[in-house]
Formats: sequence, C-alpha cells, structure tokens
Amino acid sequence: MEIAEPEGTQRATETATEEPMPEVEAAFEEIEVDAPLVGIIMGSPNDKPKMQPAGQALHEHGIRYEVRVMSAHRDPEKVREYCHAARMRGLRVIIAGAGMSAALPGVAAGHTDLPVIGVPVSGRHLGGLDALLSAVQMPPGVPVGCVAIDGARNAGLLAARIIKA
Ligand code: RP5
Repeated sequence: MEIAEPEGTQRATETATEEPMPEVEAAFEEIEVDAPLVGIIMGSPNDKPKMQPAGQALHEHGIRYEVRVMSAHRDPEKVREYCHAARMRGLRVIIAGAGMSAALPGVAAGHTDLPVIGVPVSGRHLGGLDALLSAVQMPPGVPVGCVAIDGARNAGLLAARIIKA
C-alpha cells in the first residue's frame, strides 16, 4: 500500500536533474583529492638517502607527502616559486634538508608562512656542524624548527604532530 505524502512534498528524485553540468564537473576535476600535505625538499639528489626517513615517518602516519630536489644556492628561483605556491597547493608543512652551508630551510621560511622544519644533512666535512649552524641560526622573524644532524625521521614525526595538532 502506498502512503500518501502531505501536499507540497517534493521528492529529491523529482528535483534532481540528469542534465550534464560541464563547468561543475571541470571544477571538481581540478580538485586534487590526493594532494600532499607535506613537501620534503632537499638541496641535492645526494641528500635523498639521509632524507628518506622523513618520508617513511609520514607514510607510517598516513600523511601524504611529495619530494622535490631544489637548492637554495643553485636553483634559487625554483625554491621561491615552490614556497610561494605551497600553501595554495594545500601543503601544511615543509621539511627542508640540506648539507654544507644549508640555506634551504631558512630561504624556504623566508618565502612561505607555513611551518618549515630544517634537517641539517651531514656531508664530507665538519660532520654536519656547518649545516646545523646554517639551519638553526635564523634571524628573528623568520622561524625554522631545526632537528638534529641527519634527524630526518624526527622531522617527519614532527610534521605529523603539527598536522594532527
Ligand atoms: C647542499 O650542498 C646539498 O644539500 C648537499 O648536501 C650539499 C652538496 O651538494 P652536492 O654537491 O652533493 O650536490 O646544497
């Protein structure tokens, strides 16, 4: 037996349209549902083995990330463009690893208001102390959270905590 609906009731099926809506569909296609939340950047492809634990830590926490190589000294324009677009692209934290005169974390922090976690990467000389001092000795007003020399895993864990805070 069919139950009578009160007068004026509109069923959803009656108001739904089967008409194609190309503009709406195009807008939805542009939304990156799997957009990364953390950008892991590093000054050289040679830093990858030391930076890999950051990605591993994020993966363990189910946090999407991307990895890019860009040097503050060798590709300054690329760093600027990446950091300027970072928030708009949906990134929430940047992890920046570099060795030697490690300008990358500080330069990244100068180009974005997202939290930047610096990872001093040990190199062939000075045991990474050069990179540590470069990353940690930031002037007032441009903050970089700096983990230990080769502390990429902690950088990943810290980024996860920031995102889940
Ligand atoms: C830094 O200089 C990089 O982060 C790297 O740790 C160091 C040496 O770079 P490569 O000569 O190994 O490319 O910019």
